Amino acid sequence: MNLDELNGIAKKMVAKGRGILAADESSGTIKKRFDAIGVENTEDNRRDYREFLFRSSAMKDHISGVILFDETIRQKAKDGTPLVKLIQDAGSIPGIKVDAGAKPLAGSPGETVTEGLDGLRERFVEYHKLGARFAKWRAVIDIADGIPTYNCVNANAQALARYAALAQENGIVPIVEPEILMDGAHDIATCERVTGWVLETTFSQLFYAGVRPEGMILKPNMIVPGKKCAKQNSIAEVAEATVRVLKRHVPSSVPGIAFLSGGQSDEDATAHLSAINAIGNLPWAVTFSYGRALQAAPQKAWSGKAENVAKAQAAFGHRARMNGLAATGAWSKANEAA
Ligand code: 5MM
Repeated sequence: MNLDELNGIAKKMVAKGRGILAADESSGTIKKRFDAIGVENTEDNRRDYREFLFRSSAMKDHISGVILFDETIRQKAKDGTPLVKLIQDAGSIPGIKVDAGAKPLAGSPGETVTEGLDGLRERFVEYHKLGARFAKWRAVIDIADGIPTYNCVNANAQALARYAALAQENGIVPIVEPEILMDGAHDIATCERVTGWVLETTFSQLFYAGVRPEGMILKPNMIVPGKKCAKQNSIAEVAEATVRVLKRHVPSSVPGIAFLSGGQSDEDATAHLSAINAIGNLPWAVTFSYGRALQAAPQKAWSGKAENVAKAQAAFGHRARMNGLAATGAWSKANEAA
């Protein structure tokens, strides 16, 4: 493992005012997104959509890296240019989602474990050749009556650690994403408690697996109440709880934290990120690795029509710019109108 090289890539992924575009929707997930805007889920439409995102001017200024799905890392733009090259030409780093999704966990009804470790070493060798310099693996933890269980937290942390060790062995920076879903009726204190537990378990497994914190990026959820919880907390409360948990459980040697948006509104995801950075004195760079909160607006503006591409690129540019500001703690609601 060349730790200096991994550390250098990780630092670029969280460079000041820039963040990561999570464009790694698997075929099923992109179908859901396309269904919502009346676009047929064909290989060409997926290519056209991602091509205009990667050709947007916002890429150069605000997007440090792009997480791709297996199909996309192999795809070429309409003019034959590999999509990976469009990303590199914008000064951004191509990355790859390598997990095979969350599957039912034996022994723990209603819970999942993320699979995809078989053959992963060989896949990393190929992805490196295709241009990927970082990877992503997402564990999914749900909060409800009696869950998460120890079995679920432990199994997911072990899988994340085995994935991250293989990534580093192959010169690829692992994004470690343990996502606690915000779908439930739980309050913010429960999210804080479960997130602390999951992070503690994950970093302990990363340690046992020999993963070097200097060569990884953490992609956590923010500390928010479940969507169905009666009490929704203020932006300041979310920021304070999030910083508290991260300071307790994330080593300061981790170069960066890049949040997922997890179903928050576009503006909430931006406002929370900005408030977290505004607290200041954080030992890591803190930015975004958003899927929905960066793409919902351009998808709606595009709606599958070539004549809407410029409008959709502008919508993407706006959200990328807002989140770029948030990554330095400098966003305010007034910026949204600008
Ligand atoms: C873009 O969505 C990612 C892939 O989802 P599937 O494997 O389910 O198709 C997802 O992992 C995403 O990278 C993260 O959850 C962050 O995205 P959000 O939308 O939460 O910001």
